[in-house]
Amino acid sequence: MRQGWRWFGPEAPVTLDDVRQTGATNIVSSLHQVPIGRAWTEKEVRDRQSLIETTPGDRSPLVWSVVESIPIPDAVKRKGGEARAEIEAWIASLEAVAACGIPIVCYNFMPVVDWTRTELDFVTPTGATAMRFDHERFAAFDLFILERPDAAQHYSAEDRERAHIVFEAMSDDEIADITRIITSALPGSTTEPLTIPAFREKLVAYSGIDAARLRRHLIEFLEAVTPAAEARGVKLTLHPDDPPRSLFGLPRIASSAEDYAALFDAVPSAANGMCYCTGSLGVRADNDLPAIARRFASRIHFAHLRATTREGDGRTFHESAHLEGDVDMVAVLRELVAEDRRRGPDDTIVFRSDHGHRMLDDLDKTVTPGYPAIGRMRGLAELRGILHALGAPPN
Ligand code: DNO
Repeated sequence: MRQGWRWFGPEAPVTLDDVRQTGATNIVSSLHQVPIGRAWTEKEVRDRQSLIETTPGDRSPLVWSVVESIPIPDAVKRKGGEARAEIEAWIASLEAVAACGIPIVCYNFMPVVDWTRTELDFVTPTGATAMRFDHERFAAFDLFILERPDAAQHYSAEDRERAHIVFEAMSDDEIADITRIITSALPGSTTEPLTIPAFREKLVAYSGIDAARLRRHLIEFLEAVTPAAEARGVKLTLHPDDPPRSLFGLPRIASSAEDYAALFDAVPSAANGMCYCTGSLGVRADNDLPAIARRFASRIHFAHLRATTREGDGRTFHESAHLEGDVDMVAVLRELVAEDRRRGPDDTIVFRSDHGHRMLDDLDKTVTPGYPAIGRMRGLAELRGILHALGAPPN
């Protein structure tokens, strides 16, 4: 397996030398500065690539092997194949990436919000902080801050009552905080930051779009883009929904093995692949992670490895250290290594230690939420240890 590291570009607090020092060799990055929907040019991709890959003589080489992500504009999610111009622009970006020889592209198909949390710095018993999704706080936001008109029907009477108590106890700062965290889009998100009124409008634009229709739109998108990817040898990898269930009454269609199976059946192209994310899929107790890795092994080109711990009835969760929590990482890596051994050396799975606790010096620094250097490096070191023990040291 190839050791990846998500790098947010030249302005990010974590530098390319920092990445080298973690031992990672493969950069996962995007042109975050380009507005969603605008086609990337080959020059833009090449400039970023030479920044990553032009290695000073005394430094170890890095290669940009995964684009995470080329964002999919809202119009495609709402209109599917009818959003012709937006799909053409996406294909143009894909072609620019392919022309530079970058073999893997990650994307997601979550409407309105990408990955969602309610707390960025939840203090763990070690003093390190983690990201957390608290179902009651989320419901408080949905019902009493966003005041989504038909929200009540998505919660039980007991949920609504608890959410109300939580909301009543929130200070103005806490209300501002949760609003910012949910609506302003977390780092790397592929959706636009929104104000509360714009958020409400976006939700209204999705009325009438149920899971079947959203799935149809994704299939239409895949039918349009996979021929271009296949012709250029690029693998597309769909990131799972995070968390893997409906939020704000919006459909989500990449949350389970059955969701992925429907997409692979509909669009069998070898370019139609999966970003296997243990942190996202693992939030659902009914997602058997090693079984999913085994079932879709040949479709997995990119893996996000991290663990979560479900709290209470499982709708609340926090991000654990990589080998703790509800994910059996050894069993997962056994499956991925078995698949890797079936492949040629240039086709191995790129993995990255996904997210990480904010710890040690990072507690006093400005960090990209979810992506501090030290917590991710701890995770990568642990994952690398497992791979050595499995007789499959990463490169
Ligand atoms: C969060 C990430 C997401 C993910 C995109 C993939 O940490 O997993 O931002 O990269 O949803 O398109």
